[in-house]
Amino acid sequence: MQKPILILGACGQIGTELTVELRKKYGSECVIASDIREGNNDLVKSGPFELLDATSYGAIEDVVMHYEIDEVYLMAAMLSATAEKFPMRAWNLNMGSLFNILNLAREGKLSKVFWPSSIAVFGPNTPKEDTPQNTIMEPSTVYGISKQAGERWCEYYFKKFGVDVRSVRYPGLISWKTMPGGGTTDYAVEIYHEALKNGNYQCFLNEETKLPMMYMDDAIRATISLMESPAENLTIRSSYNLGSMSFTPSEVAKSIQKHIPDFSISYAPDFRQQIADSWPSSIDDTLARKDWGWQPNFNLDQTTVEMLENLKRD
Ligand code: AKB
Repeated sequence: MQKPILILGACGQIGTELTVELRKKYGSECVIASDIREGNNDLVKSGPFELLDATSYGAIEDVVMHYEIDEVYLMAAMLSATAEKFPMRAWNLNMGSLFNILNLAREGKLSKVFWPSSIAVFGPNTPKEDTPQNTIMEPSTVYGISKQAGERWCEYYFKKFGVDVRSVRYPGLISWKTMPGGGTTDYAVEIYHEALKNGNYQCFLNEETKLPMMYMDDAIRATISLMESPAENLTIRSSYNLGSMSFTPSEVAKSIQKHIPDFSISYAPDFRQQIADSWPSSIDDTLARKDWGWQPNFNLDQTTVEMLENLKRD
């Protein structure tokens, strides 16, 4: 029987869909959703929900003890664009919350932990195409620096204290249920909303900016599949490269035009362009495929169909 799971940041873009999927899989009662605020009414109603600040060790510990939590998914984070505006807040949230769960696991209060890393761990000196698992990193953003440091700490806690921590480097994630907040890849969600609402979109990245992306269903499947893999199969305890598709804003626009021929796009790059320019264009995820059988299902055109159909119905 599945032991209780706690999701921190359950009302965010990934947390919302992860909570729904884990509740479907293991039953609502053993998946405790938590966030600093009640962002999603369905989550609050469909199972246990706790108001919880991921930077408060004591508050998390109380919930862990109360529900006899066994596994934690830490999805609370400040993303790349917002983190550039609030560097210290980003560092404190992204690192403080990670230390809280690593230390709870080290003390034997958790048996398994998931923590999301990102393609933001890479930087301008990283090979751009088919970026390998192990390569030059040197992130140049506040968010990327926090993710790279986090990866080092995850591996350290695994090696020194035997903490069973698992992680993937998410690319930009595309979903229709919850909006992303404060990321550089957010345009790839906004564009579908604007295409349906107004028939046009002004993109904050230039037309040639190619970035690794993934449809949310694939991201959730990857996350749960990594967490369910036998520990002895895992050779990476920092964070796995995770690939799916790569595209530019003009390629998404063309994909949308197959369904909405009049859709138009214009470009007004802002400070996020520099962040995007420092990230890889495509990812080599050989190790994720080999160690735990990772295989994406959605390409760009399939993602477009899913996004437009679901947003129209919503
Ligand atoms: C962001 O754009 O900051 C995130 C990410 C790639 O981690 N979506």
